[in-house]
Amino acid sequence: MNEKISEIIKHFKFSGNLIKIEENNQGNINKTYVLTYDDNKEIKKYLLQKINSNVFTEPYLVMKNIELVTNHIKKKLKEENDTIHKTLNIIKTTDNKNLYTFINSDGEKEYYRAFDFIENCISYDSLNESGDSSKLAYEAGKSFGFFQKLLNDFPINLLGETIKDFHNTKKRFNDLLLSIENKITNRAYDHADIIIDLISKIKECSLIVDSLGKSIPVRVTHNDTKLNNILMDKETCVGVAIIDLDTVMPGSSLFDLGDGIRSACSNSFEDETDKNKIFLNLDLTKSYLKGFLEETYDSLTQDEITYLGLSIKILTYELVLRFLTDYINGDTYFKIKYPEHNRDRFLNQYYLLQDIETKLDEINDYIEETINDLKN
Ligand code: GN1
Ligand code: MG
Repeated sequence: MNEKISEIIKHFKFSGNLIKIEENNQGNINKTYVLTYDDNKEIKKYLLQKINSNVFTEPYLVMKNIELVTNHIKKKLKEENDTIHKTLNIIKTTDNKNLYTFINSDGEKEYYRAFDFIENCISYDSLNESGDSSKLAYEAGKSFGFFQKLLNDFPINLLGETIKDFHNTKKRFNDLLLSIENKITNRAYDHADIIIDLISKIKECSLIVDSLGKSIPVRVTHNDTKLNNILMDKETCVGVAIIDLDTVMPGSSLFDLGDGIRSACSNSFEDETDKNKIFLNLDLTKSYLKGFLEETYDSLTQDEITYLGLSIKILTYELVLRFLTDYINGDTYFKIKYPEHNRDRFLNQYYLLQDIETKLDEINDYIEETINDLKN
């Protein structure tokens, strides 16, 4: 592996002598390496990533979006003299491109890109890993709210759609039905009860997509607001940078909020199998909402506010659909670490969904109170 990577990195403008290549196993889609360089006795790190081109079929479009969005963020941070927050910085190839194309031994194209490594930060897969989870949930919500705020005045028509229908719940639902029909595996048969329950929820869970572009505005959103896509300062816990910008495209604020809470405020990892450990932590949810709303309440429309709580349910429902569909299709989308990994993931998200349903009233009350407090 290192021989190939050594060849690839020659084509990027890294400075110094390479001392180490490490693989980073976070992320379900792209492959990431951390490169350490010695630049005149100064240690400098970079991230090198192979874009999963089965998922992102237009890698140049992905990079164009990222370049535009990060330039916008850099400009805004500079204007506001903000020295705390950062964004990704693309390292160009030696021929000044955003991507290096490597032709592998099977004659296929592999696309690589590089970024500066953002130092002194940590990213969490679960808030249970940390001592002060409530503060971190607040910071996580604030980080994605702030990200959205920074992009509020970004000209949305400049952005391409890197994955079509990414949060289109109805399309995800149809994909599940197709997977059952196509029978690439027989895995659907063992989960008929869950599939019937999912069918019974599609109407309610389509409410956001049905109103998108009408009473719910289309905004520039991140669309993959997993907890580990926030880099937090190791000492202060402040969210320094939002990473994984491949899916930044036109979307809804509600996708970001719902997916963020689903991911950050669940009591467990996405593949925890002990049902007793899988639930939404209400305290963390409230802290997350507080952080998010502090940054966004004055720009959200009434319909967005109305659907905030429901978005947590809808985005969790979407993940059940996606993991289950991939499981039935024989695991072609998400990276898996063992054969039944996607089964464990979809069951986990399904139990989380059931728990969220019991907590929505309390969450909606909290949202109303918080917005009233912020407005007064
Ligand atoms: C993927 O790559 P990662 O782990 O940040 C996926 C998200 C899912 C998530 C579930 C492009 O995100 O949509 O919510 O896995 N990203 C893409 O763990 O499909
Ligand atoms: Mg990620």
